[in-house]
Amino acid sequence: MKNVWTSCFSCNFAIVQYGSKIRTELSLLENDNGTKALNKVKSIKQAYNLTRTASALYHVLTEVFVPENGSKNNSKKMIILLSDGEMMGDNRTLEGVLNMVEMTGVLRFAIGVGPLVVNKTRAIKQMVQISGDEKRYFNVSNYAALENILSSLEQSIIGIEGIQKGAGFHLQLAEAGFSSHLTHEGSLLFGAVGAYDWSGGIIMKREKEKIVTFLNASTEEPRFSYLGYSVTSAHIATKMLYISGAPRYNLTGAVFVFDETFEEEVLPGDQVGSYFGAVLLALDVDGDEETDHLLVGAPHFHIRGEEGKVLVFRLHQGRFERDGALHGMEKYDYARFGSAIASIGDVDGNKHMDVAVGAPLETDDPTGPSGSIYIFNGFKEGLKQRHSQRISPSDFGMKLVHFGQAVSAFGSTENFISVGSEGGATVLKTLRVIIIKPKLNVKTDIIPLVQQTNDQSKQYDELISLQVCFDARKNKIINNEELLIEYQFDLDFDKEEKRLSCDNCQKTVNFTMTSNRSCPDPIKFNFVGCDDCFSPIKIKLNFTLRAPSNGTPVRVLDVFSSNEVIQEIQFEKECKEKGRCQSDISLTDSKLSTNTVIIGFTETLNITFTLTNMGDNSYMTTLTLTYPKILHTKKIEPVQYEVTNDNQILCKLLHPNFRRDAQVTVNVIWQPVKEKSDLTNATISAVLTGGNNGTQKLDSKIYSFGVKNALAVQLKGKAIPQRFSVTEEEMSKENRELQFIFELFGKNEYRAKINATITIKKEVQNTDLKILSVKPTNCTLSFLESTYTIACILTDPQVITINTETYIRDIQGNNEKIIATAQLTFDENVYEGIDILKKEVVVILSKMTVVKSIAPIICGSIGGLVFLIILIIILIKCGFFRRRHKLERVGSSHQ
Ligand SMILES: [Ca+2]
Ligand SMILES: [Ca+2]
Repeated sequence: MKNVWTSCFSCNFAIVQYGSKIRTELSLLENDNGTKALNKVKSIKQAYNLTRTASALYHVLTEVFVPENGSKNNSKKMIILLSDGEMMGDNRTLEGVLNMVEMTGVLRFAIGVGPLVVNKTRAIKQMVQISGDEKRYFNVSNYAALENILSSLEQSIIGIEGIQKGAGFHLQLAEAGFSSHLTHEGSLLFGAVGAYDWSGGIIMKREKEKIVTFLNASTEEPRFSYLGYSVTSAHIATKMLYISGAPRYNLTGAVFVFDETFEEEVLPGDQVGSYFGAVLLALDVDGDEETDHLLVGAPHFHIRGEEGKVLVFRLHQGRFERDGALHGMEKYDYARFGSAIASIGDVDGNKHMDVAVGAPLETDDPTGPSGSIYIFNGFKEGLKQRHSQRISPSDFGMKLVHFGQAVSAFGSTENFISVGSEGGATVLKTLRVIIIKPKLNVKTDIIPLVQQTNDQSKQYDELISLQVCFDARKNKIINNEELLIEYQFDLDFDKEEKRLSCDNCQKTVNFTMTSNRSCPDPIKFNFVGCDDCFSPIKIKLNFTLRAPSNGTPVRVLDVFSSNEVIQEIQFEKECKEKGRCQSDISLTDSKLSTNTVIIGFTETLNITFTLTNMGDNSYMTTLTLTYPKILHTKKIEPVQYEVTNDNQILCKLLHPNFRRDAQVTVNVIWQPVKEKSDLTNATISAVLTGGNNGTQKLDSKIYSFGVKNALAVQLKGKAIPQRFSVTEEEMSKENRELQFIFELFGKNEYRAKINATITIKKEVQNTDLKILSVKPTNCTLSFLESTYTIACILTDPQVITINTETYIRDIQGNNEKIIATAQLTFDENVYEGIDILKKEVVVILSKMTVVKSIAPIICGSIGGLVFLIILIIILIKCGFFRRRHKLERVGSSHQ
């Protein structure tokens, strides 16, 4: 038992003795205290008489291997049966017990002791039957000889890790010590990645405890998780946290955090194969002896290649919360950034710890040096996620390979960083960072009104004196320390026409800064007149720190602080109240030329602004118009302007100076696009700004308008016939055909869905109307209260033909008619009809009356006679009768 316990922490023993009675001498529950358990075993007294082997096995299955007596579910179970004789006085059979369900999976060994077993065939047969295999049956001539087979039995119990499974076989090949860590309170942690079939675990030896504790995942964790690949610890005021990475846990990797009661928290990785948890760093950023952050390397993290990254967790109320990530430079696809992480002390002197991260495969030249380390600086809120420095072997001219595979730091007054690479380590000495803030001070920082001309004949004797001072902020200069500062001025740097000149200025100035000298001599400039007498004159200074002549710099500038400063010189402005120019320009009177833009119809949209400055002079007054994409700027007059890509116009109103009482008129003309718009409303915004006190809003206004798409179709209509004139006799005799034709023509450019509705209404008393056919055939027809309604849906110009039949029984008066009306409707929110959309066709019914009188006959006869006379006269004139007369004469002469 003792030997097994030293290598198997979770192996538990129970001992059952069987003789006249069967009793549990040691239960599985009594294993917690090893010494006590061993003493209990030593004091067992042998029971004699009966050998109820089958009942003893039955007892083990029903009384020992049960959860209430300490048997764990899924644990591997084993019975070692010792007997000094064959079965006797047992009412159970071996077959019965060995075939019980509870016996499934229980590994059995049998040891026969003494001549009553060793020399008896039946007893041996029973023992082999119990063990299930001849190889698991051992025999000894007496109990003392047991020692000889003990070691081979132990071997069988512990087995070979990874080949034979079972509780207690798991710490062989555990690779304990793969990683190690000494905690703040003196405990030792050893990662054992191979434990439990490479699911891994941590062996912990606490300072005050003699025994070791094995920590692993409480749940049945996947094999090959490699828990223990990395180990570290975090400490906060009240407790310790033991932390270990399992880079292959669930394939994404995970970090296990155990508290002092071994309760665990799992921080999962976020990408399969990223090896999250391979590297850990618990970081105390502010140096108050309490951990603030946990940095977890995922060196195989993939974006395009295997870039790697470091995830940052913040320790908040005893738990870790995600707090960003660190990355290397984007251009290195196979960097393995995060392969090593180390706290390197406070290298930049801000009292916050800084971190180095190794990226051992970064390279610009696959055959040249590879690897780099990145420095990330701690600050009040945590860790800056932009690196301050990247160091690669080419920086110091060395052809190192895999530089950054390992990183650590040492040193107390000065910090050193040691970086591992293939076959060696490089020690880097850190330089102390200094922040230098230059200050510019101009004596005359305003150009008076009288000077604001560009008169070449005028002498501008105004001298501008500029004083520069360098202020060291961090790690102040110590006595006898000299810093070489190199600086340059750029006068009026954003203007082509410079308004300042300097006759005696050097391009680059060198200045030696010491603890009691931080300001070089003042410099004098000349103002040389101005075309632009409004925009401030800007003087820019930038500086660098130079290495001293012996070549070794002592300080380095902070990368996060600017090494540039700008000083402005203003122009005096003419204002009612000195120093405060208040202009007064309003957009109130401006308005849009139309409230609705009809795409395809509206030619232009314009706004006319008439702007008057009722207040002080306004400098750099600008009207910014933002308009929707359905408009194009056509014309802007009469001011200077710019049209930007994002549908904006900047109109420069009387730049630079929109004087008091001055007036300007701006007419902006837009042209709507021709493409269909889905907008129903749009706005143009106008913002008026001035530059008197920085950029300042003077007024603003929004102009809203409706947007529709043109529908340029119209209707024509006719009836055939247009009138029925029927005599009394003709009525009721036949059906009469009546056809209505409506034609939709024009352009439906924006594909409106047009509903054409035709109503045929009878204003008749005794006439019936029947619709015979309608074209197109997909129109629908309905009839209600003497009115037919025909509804058609159209997109393209088309003709609608309605054939009807009337049956006129009688016509009452002169007002009887049939009226057909066609009307077009459509979505009026989107379309605007711009032509005839309604057409009415009227068919009149009239009765013809026959008057029975002779007058017409007489008149007709006279008319006929007159006609006859005239005809005769004409015929005579033509010689019709003469010829006839001649023929008659010839005939008579022959006679
Ligand atoms: Ca801290
Ligand atoms: Ca720092």
